[in-house]
Amino acid sequence: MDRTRAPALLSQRKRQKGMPSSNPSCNYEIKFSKFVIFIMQRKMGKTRRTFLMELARRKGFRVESELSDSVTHIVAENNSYLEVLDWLREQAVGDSSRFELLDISWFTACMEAGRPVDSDMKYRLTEQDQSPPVNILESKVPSFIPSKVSQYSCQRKTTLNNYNKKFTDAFEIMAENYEFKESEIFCLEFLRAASVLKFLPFPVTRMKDIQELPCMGDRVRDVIEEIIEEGESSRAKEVLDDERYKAFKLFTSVFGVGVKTSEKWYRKGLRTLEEVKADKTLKLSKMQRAGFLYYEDLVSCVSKAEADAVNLIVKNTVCTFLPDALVTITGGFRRGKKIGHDIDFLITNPGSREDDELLHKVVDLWKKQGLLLYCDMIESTFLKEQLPSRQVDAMDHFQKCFAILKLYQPRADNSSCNTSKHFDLAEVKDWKAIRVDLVITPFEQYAYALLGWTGSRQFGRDLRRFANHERKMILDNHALYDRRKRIFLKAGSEEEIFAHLGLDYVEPWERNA
Ligand code: DCT
Ligand code: MG
Repeated sequence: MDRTRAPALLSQRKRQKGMPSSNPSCNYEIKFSKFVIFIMQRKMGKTRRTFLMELARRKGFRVESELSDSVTHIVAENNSYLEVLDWLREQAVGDSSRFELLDISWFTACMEAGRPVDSDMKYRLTEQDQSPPVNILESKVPSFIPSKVSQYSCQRKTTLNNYNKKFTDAFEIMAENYEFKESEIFCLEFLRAASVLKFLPFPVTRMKDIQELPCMGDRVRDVIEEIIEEGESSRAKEVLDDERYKAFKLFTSVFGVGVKTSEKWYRKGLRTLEEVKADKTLKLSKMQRAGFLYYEDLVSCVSKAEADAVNLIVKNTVCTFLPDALVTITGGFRRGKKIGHDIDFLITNPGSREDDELLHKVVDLWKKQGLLLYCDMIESTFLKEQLPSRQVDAMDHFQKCFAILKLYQPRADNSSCNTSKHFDLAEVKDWKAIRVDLVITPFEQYAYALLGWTGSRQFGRDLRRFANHERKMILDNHALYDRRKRIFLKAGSEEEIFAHLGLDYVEPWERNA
């Protein structure tokens, strides 16, 4: 762990936040100048610390906001002696013996007495102290050994139970901002860190909790430290307030708009979707036009109930043409998510050659039924015997269709309709536009396609990275190739792929990395 950078980053952060660097010139008379108190914010929170500092100053105590050379007494709450020492080391304090390290009970006694009380043993923090903040959840999971956590998410079981959402949300904002700036390395750094914290079976409450974990670089640690101390990340907040980030976030929320298009629009000075729509010089693609047309529906997430309803439609339609076809929901819904931005389907025909026309027949029928709002058909580009792609984020070569389906919704309650004489039924929109991805795979590639399309994206990235770096194999959504033996490894199930890779099987709902 590189501690040398931590104090620099910390003070930089505090400068950015405009924290005073020394005791603000306050109006209170200092009565006890021999005692110079510093109150640790760690585990106390900013608000309580500010309150206590103000209280002590009012009572004539000298309280410093920063850990200056004049400080004589350090007061901590809910921190053990060792934790205070750790923290001091992080502040680059070499000799901690020059301070009295005291529990908050000493401070409270002083406030009650209205003068400094003896800092006798009962108030002093010592090595014999029982570490107070035992992490209850951590103690429930004795088998958890941070140094053994793999850097690859395919060697970790990550459910949707995320104890560290306040950290991972901030990381994902940081990652997205780097993605918008096309800084892939920084983006991945935060995505990997988010993935590690999603795996932890307890909430992180102190820097010690992450000490031996992988993927915790300086930038990541700095964000974690601030969230522990302040409850939120000023950097993530800055990103959320950033004009460029806000515009990119808005633009990329439109189906068919990626980072490149957003960049173009941003450079033209556009900032809102209204401005984009009003700009007649822009040439929108068919996909983007559909994105704007169904914008409201598409940004509201797809529920599990809607996914189940679309699943029925897809299965019924596919089976009209191929009764034995296997239709499987993949993506987030297969991993147990209750909402998604789209519904991903994998279609295969066990036992026989795939039917190149199937997808065309399916969308043609939907068109006739008035259910197809948009469709972008992509033909297969797969070449026999072609080696898997080494690119971690490469698109696969399956025939697929990115569609928008019209899903009729059961009318919730129409009793209110009867109360209005002027109610015009024709004006009620009784359907919702839903994004659906349909992918057709040859049966012998089905297991690989299922593994790839189930995701999560991070899980898939790490599987490929693991295969490449740890096994000298290349994995993609079509196949697994052993570079040393120069052979393709066949698999009829996901379990077999994990076995080829020498990995413990990870269930779909444990792939929420
Ligand atoms: N995937 C893939 N190749 C692509 C696109 C996606 O292998 N060209 C994989 C990665 C994750 C999975 O398919 C599903 O993709 P998304 O729908 O983007 O992700 P999701 O996990 O289903 O998330 P959401 O709930 O937002 O749909
Ligand atoms: Mg999806």
